[in-house]
Amino acid sequence: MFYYLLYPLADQNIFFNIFKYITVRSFGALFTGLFLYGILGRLQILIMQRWQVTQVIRDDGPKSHLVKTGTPTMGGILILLCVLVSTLLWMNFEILFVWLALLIFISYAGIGFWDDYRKLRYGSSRGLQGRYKLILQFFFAAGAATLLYHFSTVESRLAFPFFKSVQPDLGWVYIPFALLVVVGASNAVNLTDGLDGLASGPLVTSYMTYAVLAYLGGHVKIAAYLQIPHIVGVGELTVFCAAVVGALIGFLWFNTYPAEIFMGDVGSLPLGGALGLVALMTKNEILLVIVGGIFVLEAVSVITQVISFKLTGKRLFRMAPIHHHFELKGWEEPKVIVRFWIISFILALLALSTLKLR
Ligand code: 57M
Repeated sequence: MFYYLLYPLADQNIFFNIFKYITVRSFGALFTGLFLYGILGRLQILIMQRWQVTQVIRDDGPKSHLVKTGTPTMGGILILLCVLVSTLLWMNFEILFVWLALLIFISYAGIGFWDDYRKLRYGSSRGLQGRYKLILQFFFAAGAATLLYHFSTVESRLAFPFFKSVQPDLGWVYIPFALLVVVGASNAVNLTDGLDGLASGPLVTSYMTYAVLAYLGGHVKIAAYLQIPHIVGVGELTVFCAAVVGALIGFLWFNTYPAEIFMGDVGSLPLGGALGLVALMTKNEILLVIVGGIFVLEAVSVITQVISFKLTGKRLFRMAPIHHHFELKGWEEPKVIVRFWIISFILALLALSTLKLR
């Protein structure tokens, strides 16, 4: 909105020319998201406590989690609100990429809300049946992918980190690949969100990294210099990613150990799904394996645990996802969380270093 309200004033006063720049609008989006969450976060916790919107803790998890019973949840509702308001205030409405990111963010938040609501309504940690969740996730991901390929310049070639010349063209296979990236990222973040701030930290480093990648890919001269895919308009995703980073830092203020609120599926599903879509739109899908390495590790630990148990009756880990394995090994919760944050930070730096190393 400010792009339309303030930038035209540059004719009267050159100062308003700054609202043209993606960098200025991205910092505006980041601080708007952070400010909004900062002033509303405490109120949300009080409302969730008053309305008994509190976490149902499964009894088959680590015993240390039982003390978390009664923690308010569905903090993702305020994350969604802060991201929406901040993005709409600072974005350029003519760029499809941001609308697609918001489409996934809102639709996946709706799926997550439905899941969280059912858990609260029926007092169990079951929620929406897995198959319905997946069907809805694939449906909205297919919608976003279809719009992406009908109305934008994004193509079906894959870009690989380190190897600039390797750009296989997947053709129509790119569509199911794209769906797997969005739905896979959404569920990987969902699995990771099992300790205080464990998902929020890596999400901040991931969205910060993609904010930089989107800006560089949208800049014709920088993209040419770095020999990375240049996509017209993709730089506007920097504003969206910055809005998410601001809201997440605000959320983390309350979600850090010991958590005063959990994000709920209404937060984890959209944050993961939108990250997957942003990776696709910036043509950095493969790089997501590095940037989101913690999410990949968590999902792979579950998959390998289930396969091992089904095939051999033995578990690879004391408990999956892998953050529970370290808890059962005797690591205190904050130690697991901060070490995962450190790994995420290193992976983000590694991902950015591939820009020059291609
Ligand atoms: C998503 N949800 C947390 C909170 C958060 C197939 C199987 C691997 C599925 C998996 C599962 O149920 N995943 C669901 C993880 C839950 O967090 C809520 O869910 C939202 C995110 N979706 O926002 O609302 C619990 O996590 C803890 N938590 C915190 N701090 C936070 O900031 O402490 C969450 C956020 C919360 C709270 O205790 O209640 C979760 O863990 O369920 N299942 C599992 O992850 C279970 N693993 C398992 O069964 N492993 C088996 C097989 C299936 C692989 C095995 O190892 O053999 C573990 N999780 C639980 N109990 N709760 C272990 C058993």
